[in-house]
Amino acid sequence: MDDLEIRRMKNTENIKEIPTNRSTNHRLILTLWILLIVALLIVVILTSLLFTYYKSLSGIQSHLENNDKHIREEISQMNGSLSSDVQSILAAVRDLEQVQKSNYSAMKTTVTDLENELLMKHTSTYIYIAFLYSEIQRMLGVLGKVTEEVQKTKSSLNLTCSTGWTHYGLSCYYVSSDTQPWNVSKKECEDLNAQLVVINSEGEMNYVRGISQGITDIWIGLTDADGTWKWVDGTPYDITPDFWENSQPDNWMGHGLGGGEDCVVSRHANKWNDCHCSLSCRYICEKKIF
Ligand code: MBG
Ligand code: CA
Repeated sequence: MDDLEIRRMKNTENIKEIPTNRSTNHRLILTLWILLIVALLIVVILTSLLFTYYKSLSGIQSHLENNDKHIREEISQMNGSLSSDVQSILAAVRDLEQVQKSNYSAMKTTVTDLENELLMKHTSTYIYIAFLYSEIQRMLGVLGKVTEEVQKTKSSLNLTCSTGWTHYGLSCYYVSSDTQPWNVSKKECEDLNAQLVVINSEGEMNYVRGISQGITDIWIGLTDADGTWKWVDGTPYDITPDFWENSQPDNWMGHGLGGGEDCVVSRHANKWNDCHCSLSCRYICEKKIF
C-alpha cells in the first residue's frame, strides 16, 4: 500500500468519526437531564416526606402539649382536693384528740371514784370482819363458860344412867332379857319408873336399832288398841316419824288368836310391824332423865 492510499484511508476514518462524537454528546446531555430530573424528583419527594413528618410531629407536639396541660390541670385539682382532704383529716385527728382527752379525763375520774369506793368498802369490810372476829372470840368465851356450867350441873344432877341402862339424849334405855305380852311389858317398864320406848326422831330410832341388834321382835310403846295409833306417853302419833315395814301395819287376823294386831314391835332391829298383843316379846323401856 502506498502513502497515498494510506492517507485516503485515514481521511475516510476521520470522516466516519465525526458523527459518532456528536451522538455521544447527545447521549451524555440526555443522561444529565435524566439525572437532573431524578434528582429533582428525589428532592421533591424528600421535601414532601419531610413536610409530612413535620406535620405529624407538630400534631404529636400539640397533642403532648394538650396532655401536659390536662395533666397539669388534674394535678392542680388533685392538689386542691388533697390539701382539703389533709385539712379535714387533720381536723378529724384534732377532734379525736379532744374526745380522747375528755374520755381519758372521765375515765380517770371514774377509776379514782372506784378506787375510793373500793377502799371504803375494803375498810368497812375489814372493820366488820374485825368486829365479827371479836364477837366470835367473845361468844367462844361465853360458850366455854356455859360448857363449864353444864358440866357442873350434869355432875351435880348425876345425869348418868343406872346399871343395865344405856344413855341417849335425855333418856336412859333398858332392853329386857325376858319376853312378855305387850301389856305386861308396859307394866314392867312402869314398875322401873319408866315406860315402853317412845320414838320421837330418826336419831332415836337408830339408837333403838343399835341396842336391839340380833333381836327378831321387840315391843315399843305404840298401840291402836282403842282404834287409833297412840304412844304410851300421850305423844301425838302424827308428829313423830314412822318406820313401818312394807305392807304394815295390816291388822292381820290370820294368826287365829282373836281380833287383829294392835301392838307394835321393831323387827330385826330395822322396821316396825303390828303384832297380836298377846305374843311374848322382849321390850325396851325408856326413862327420862328430867
Ligand atoms: C307377818 C307379820 C304379821 C302379819 C303377817 C301378814 C311375816 O310377817 O308378822 O304381823 O302382818 O306377816 O302376812
Ligand atoms: Ca302386822
